[in-house]
Amino acid sequence: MFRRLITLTAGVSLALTALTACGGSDSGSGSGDTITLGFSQVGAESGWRTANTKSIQDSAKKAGIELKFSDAQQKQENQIAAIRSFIKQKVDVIGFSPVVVTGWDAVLKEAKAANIPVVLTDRAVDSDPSLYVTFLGSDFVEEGRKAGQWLVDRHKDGSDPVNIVQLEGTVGSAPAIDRKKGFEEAIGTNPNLKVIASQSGDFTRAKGKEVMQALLKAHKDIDVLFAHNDDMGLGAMQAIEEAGLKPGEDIEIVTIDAVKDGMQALADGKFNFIVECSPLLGDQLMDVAKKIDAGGSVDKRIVTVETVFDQAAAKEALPTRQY
Ligand code: GYE
Repeated sequence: MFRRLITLTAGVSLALTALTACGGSDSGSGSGDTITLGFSQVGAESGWRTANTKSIQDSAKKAGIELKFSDAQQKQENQIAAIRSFIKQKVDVIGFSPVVVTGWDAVLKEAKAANIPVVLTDRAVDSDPSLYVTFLGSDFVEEGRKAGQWLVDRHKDGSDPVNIVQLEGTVGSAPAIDRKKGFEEAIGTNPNLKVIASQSGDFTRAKGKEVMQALLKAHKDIDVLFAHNDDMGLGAMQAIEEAGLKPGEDIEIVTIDAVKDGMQALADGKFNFIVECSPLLGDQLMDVAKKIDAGGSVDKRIVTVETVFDQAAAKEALPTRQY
């Protein structure tokens, strides 16, 4: 019921936005002309991000949507500048994946004042939801829970403490905040599972390696690594090997994403479990842009469907994995 109400409200305000947008813009929005989508991407920090960018670019082409694409190199100020430039260019729809959760109110209000609808993809913001049309992406709390639950099940019979180190994503980003929350909530049901250190590796392979090297020096008793994405896990895996330990055996590795390199490590027995986070958001984003442009309604929240992989499942999935 509540969900239906939200959808209805989103639909109504969307129709209003689209109406006013038609009246005020010279791009012929909704009249059959090409839709222009301005998209501000976070950066190119991970395999996930590269696959996400490709998905958006391929889907735009397929859908006949003109894409203005901007890479923010993981800097919020670059994203804000890109969105302002899209407003100036009077694009029909703005899409963006916000690097962090806070600090978007001013620029989102500017987009609203210019009657340009905004679609969030991948990551959330903490702004008033009336400032954007919809948020399309994964449930990151659930992803963290799935990672934690796997460890709870795996260690349910043991009585020894299980020492976990956590490599967090970009500080202040929705996936880092939510995955940590879901993970710690799930492992909280087994007092043997303890997070002994938790630090950001900024979602990159290089940072994941660097932070893991320091953690290995500081702690001699690490049983498990939980990394908020495959890339940090892959960097940490190198650090573990260089320290003379066996990833997947001496230290269990649980990650999130399931990009090809991560799945290869899982199939090779060097990772133990991956929670999938799908970067293939392009088609849904183009569908949403078209609906909005036509004055239709879309759900306020569109959640991506995803699965989990153990080593056997990774071996089976690898040959046909798209990214
Ligand atoms: O998990 C990570 C990327 O926001 C879901 O960002 C995305 C995350 C993804 O850098 O690899």
